[in-house]
Parts: sequence; C-alpha cells; structure tokens
Amino acid sequence: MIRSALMLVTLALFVASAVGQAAASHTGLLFGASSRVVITMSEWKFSPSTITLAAGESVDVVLENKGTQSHVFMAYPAPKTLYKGTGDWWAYVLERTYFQDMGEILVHSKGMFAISGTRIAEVAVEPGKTVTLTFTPGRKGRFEIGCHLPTGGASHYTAGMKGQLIVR
Ligand SMILES: [Cu+2]
Repeated sequence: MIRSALMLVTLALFVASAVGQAAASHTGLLFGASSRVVITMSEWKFSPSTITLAAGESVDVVLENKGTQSHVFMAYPAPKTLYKGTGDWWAYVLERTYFQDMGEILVHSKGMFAISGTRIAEVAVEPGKTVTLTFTPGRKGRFEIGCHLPTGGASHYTAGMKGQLIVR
C-alpha cells in the first residue's frame, strides 16, 4: 500500500517534470520550427508581400518592424467585397483569421514574452521590435495578409500594407 503510494508520487513527479520540459521547449526560440520566413513591416508595406508556406510543416514567421509606427500582422481569406471601416475589417478578421483550427500557435519575442493560443487574430509589433509567430499551417489556399490599423481617416491596409499568404 505504502509502496504503491510512493510509486504514484514518483510517477506524478516524473509527469510534472516531463510537462515542465515540454513547456520549456514551447517558449519559442527553443521551439525549432522546420522553416523560417522573415517579413519586414514598415510604412506602408510588408516585405516580401507574398509568402508561401507548406501545409503541415511548422514555420517561424519572423515579423520585423523596421518602421516608425506600430503594425499588426493579420492573415485571413480575402473578403468578397472590401470593408470601408477598420472596425468592420477587425470584426471580419476576428472571425475568419487564418490562425485557428491548427493546434497550438506561439507568439514570442526574444527576452520579452512568449504566449501560446489556439486562435490568434493579430500580432502587433512595436517599432524596432521583432515578434515571431510559430505555427503549423493547416488549410491550403490563398489568403490575404494585412495591417488594419487606422491612420489619418484611412488605414495601413488602404495605404498599401497588404499581401498574400499562399499555403501549398
Ligand atoms: Cu501597419
């Protein structure tokens, strides 16, 4: 009886340490995705504006904001008609974001933060900062990427900050 209780404690400790290790390997930079794509954000573009990823292969999408303003990275199926207001865009992307139904998605910035979730609508990057999005694309097809932050009555998107995400 005592012996089996001890076994259970040992097992529990083992499981706890195994979970600890798994968590450590999910803090982002140690994660080791199989491929890496770097996208530079600036006023008002993503460079390159088209990125192609392989479905089922983990990838680090490294977002470098080399501009002077904050930018966000969003990916979603292009809507049939363009929305006018940034609020409508935001609502659309919240619902249709590419970053859902694909398991765990990591968003991390070296020495700053690492978070994970299963549904992410936007990744914000402050000027001069780099944020990495680690995920395994599921859905194949052509999607749009965009920054829908408002600026002077328009938006970064209407100023040209958009592009394509192709998943093969
Ligand atoms: Cu922007």
